[in-house]
Amino acid sequence: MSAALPAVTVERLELVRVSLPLVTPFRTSFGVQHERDALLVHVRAREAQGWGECVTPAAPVYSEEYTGGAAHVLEHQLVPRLLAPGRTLRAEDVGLRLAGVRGHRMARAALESALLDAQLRAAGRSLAVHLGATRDRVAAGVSVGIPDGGIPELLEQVEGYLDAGYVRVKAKVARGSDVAPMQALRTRFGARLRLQVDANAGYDPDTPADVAALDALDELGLLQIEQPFAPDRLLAHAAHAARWRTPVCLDESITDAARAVEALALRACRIVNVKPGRVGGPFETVRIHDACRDRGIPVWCGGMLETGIGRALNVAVAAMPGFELPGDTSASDRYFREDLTDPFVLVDGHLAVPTTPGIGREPRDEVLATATRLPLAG
Ligand code: NPQ
Ligand code: MG
Repeated sequence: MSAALPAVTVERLELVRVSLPLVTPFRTSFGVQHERDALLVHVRAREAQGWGECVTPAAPVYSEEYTGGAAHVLEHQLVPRLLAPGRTLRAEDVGLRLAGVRGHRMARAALESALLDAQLRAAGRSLAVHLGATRDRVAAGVSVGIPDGGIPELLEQVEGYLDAGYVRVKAKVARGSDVAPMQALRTRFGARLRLQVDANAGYDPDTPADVAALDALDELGLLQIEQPFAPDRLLAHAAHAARWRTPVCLDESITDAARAVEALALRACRIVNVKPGRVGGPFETVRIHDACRDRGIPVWCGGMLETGIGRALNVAVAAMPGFELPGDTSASDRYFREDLTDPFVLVDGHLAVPTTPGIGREPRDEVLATATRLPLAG
């Protein structure tokens, strides 16, 4: 990361909630999503403003965190501790001042990102440059949910995404919707389809039928199998990773850089999905990136159905050199007819990395007009 940034003085800090309808329902092994209830942190500092997105889902089904809990812990625990020693702040102070609080990484990430955005805007530097990005565009993959219409609808959706230019497809799998749909994708699109699967911890390593389904997926020439088992089952992941030819990728299990190092030492995975929101913010993201790079492990940037605010952070992160694999950094229109910000658009299978100061995106006034605001300071 490049030279330290001057602190900013926070005059106002607000939580902003806005609901965006999804273009298609998004089903995973843990449930179905019809809209994105976004929770944003808006920092108004004397020098510049900044925005950060809290990527929590509405219910605690992906991890322990959820939007209502995140809003509560931000209001009653995190923001009071952050501001108590004084309002002149750097993004690094989020980690320092909240060191005594456990967990709530998605909530912390929103604070850290918003402050970093404000500092970068004040300094006139883009986030990508600050992070040491080596790319001006990032390859875009797409995550495809489990369609209600079964295999015919899955084939139709994947065809649409390939026509749009996505460079690889990640299909969600769950018990009862795994081997047959993935075989159908192979039959329709052939061995050259760049295909991987994500189970969102939906399988049990101690249930023989679950292991049999995963063993069958291992025969399909997949690029990766992401998070087959529960987040804390590192040894189960290691045991099966040693048998499968398909590389295991971990997502939910990788809560921070220390856990990434443990997972790699145990050989629980050969690839890491990094999400700045999940791991507590941009600085922990850089620590995971560096730890994986030191060990020759490729990483890619996942997604949490972010609006343009969180998506801008993801795209900047994905431009760092260790992000060697296409991520779930899709265009805005994969999820939203109208994004909260100016959209990210697909050009030749890639998204352009913003070059303007900070994250390079801010909410559009028309959409902000529909938002609920909760002032926490100022
Ligand atoms: C994943 N994301 O990689 C997640 C899962 C996910 C793009 O596949 C609301 C908020 C709904 C976050 C559904 C993708 C969500 C969500 C799925 C995250 O595992
Ligand atoms: Mg995942």
